Amino acid sequence: MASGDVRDAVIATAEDIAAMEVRGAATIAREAADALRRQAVDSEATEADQLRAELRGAARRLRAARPTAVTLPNALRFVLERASGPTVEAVRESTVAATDAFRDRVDRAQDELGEVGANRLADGDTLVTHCHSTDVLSVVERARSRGLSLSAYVTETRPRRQGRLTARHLADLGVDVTFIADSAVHTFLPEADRVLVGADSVAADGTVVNKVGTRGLAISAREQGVDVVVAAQTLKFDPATLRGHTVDIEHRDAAELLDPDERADLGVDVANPAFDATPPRYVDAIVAEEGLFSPESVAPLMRERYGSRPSEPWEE
Ligand code: RUB
Repeated sequence: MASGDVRDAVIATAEDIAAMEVRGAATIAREAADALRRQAVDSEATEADQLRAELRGAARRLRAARPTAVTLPNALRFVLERASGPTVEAVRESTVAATDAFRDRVDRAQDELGEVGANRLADGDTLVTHCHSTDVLSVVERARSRGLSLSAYVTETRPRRQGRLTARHLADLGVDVTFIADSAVHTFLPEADRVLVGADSVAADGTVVNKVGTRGLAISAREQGVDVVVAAQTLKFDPATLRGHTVDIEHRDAAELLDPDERADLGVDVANPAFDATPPRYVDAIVAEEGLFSPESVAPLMRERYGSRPSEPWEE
């Protein structure tokens, strides 16, 4: 049963995002946009304003699902800004068109950044990657399709072990994969040519927010003279940071680290941040669909792309 006017499909998507059944910044964005489409299609609204209010409610529900990946609010804003028209049918059609356009945009951006990123790789490169990023996979896929031979150290990525997904995808692409514990990454960095990671959010000053552990990896890479390249389409740019906001780092359930009985037995606190922030001085390049950027050049591009935005459409 739908809760209020928010449809079941929206609630199910929000729950899947919160539970990480749907995860990874780009995938979260696609699914959130699709959920708004379902809201529009399944709605029983009889007035255009009523449907628009429902879409705002659905967007608020989705926005609350996970805090860190800015792709989620960026996707919701993209669709809501285009969901308009004088009749219910017009609002519905414009919402469906907007979600189609959004998906196309994310897919195209991922293809294009793959081309740019592949230009940065060389035949025989050894990469280090962390977590599971579809933007990273696009770069590797493009490089492999050009015939580049690649090896990769893939971190397990505790506590959710997303590195297993990456290891499988890279092995399927013909990359020579070595799967390592997170804490072993510093041991293998001297053998690497490049660190290649994704991003959940990129702040205006070029700070990269990604899976916890990225910051330590980047600092260690800098110390050892290994390039740190971030594959992040511009959908990862966080416009709120232009107005001084910082990216909210999600803290997940203690049970991801210790089961409740064991924790009670030990009598300890648990801290489980899911992401961390890598300062721009440790980032050599950001690979986006529009090209290769230094962290310093993020702010002007972000301003041009998103402008100044005092409030979000779901807050109106
Ligand atoms: C996923 C993660 C990924 C980014 C980029 O974290 O940190 O590196 O989201 O992914 P989680 P993509 O598993 O907690 O969602 O390139 O696919 O957007």
